[in-house]
Amino acid sequence: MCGSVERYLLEKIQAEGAIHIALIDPEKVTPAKASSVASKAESSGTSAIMIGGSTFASTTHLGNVIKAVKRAVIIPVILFPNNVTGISRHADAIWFMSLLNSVDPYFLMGAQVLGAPLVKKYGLEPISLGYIIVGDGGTAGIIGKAVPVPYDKPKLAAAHALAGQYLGMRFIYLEAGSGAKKPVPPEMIHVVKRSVDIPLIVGGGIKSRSQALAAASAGADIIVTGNLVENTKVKRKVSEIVEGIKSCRM
Ligand code: 1GP
Repeated sequence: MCGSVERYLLEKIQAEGAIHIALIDPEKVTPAKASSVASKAESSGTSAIMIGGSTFASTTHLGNVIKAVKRAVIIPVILFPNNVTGISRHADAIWFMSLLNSVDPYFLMGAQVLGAPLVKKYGLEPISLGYIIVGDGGTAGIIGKAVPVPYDKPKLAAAHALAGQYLGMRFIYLEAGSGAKKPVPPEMIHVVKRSVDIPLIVGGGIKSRSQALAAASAGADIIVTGNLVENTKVKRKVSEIVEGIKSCRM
């Protein structure tokens, strides 16, 4: 039951070791800006574009942003929804995710029940994802009513990830929160990666080549950066991150 976007990601990871995905927060951009960011990120070596944020963007604006990005790039556009309002028919795929350490059933299964029929109706490719908030957790942690896993409890993060895998999820995301002062520590990435057999996504606070290299060396399969692509020097910044990830294989 693996769709074409998921297959593309798995093949890219297989071929390149680890990959970068650029995250665009629809609330922070115009469609024109989103298309320019996406196209610069693509030419700098990013493998896909994720669209989503922790707060609410109007469905019309979200659709316009995605359409603009789709016109600008050939790489897949994957929704990263914080709620049912983050679903749009214009994307290629959706991280169909459950926030594994939320205390609110809405973020564990409620939003998913509401959103699933819409995902089907729109023909979006769902890619099952276990989302785990760690460290400070940032806005995502507050909105998602998470009990963030402290950075010094890597085994606890691994237990969450393994539970996600055993429930059938096909990717795990360790989220430090957008703009996190400290990204997910390599030790936590390492322990989680060793515990699961599915690809590991890491994001939150990654801003430099060395941080990207540290995350990839510790075992991250996909590194997501959001704030960084809002930078005026998108091309250079994304190139640095992609080079950092690639240097892990050298
Ligand atoms: C947030 O993990 C992502 O959901 C990316 O975080 O914006 O800090 O890169 P940054």
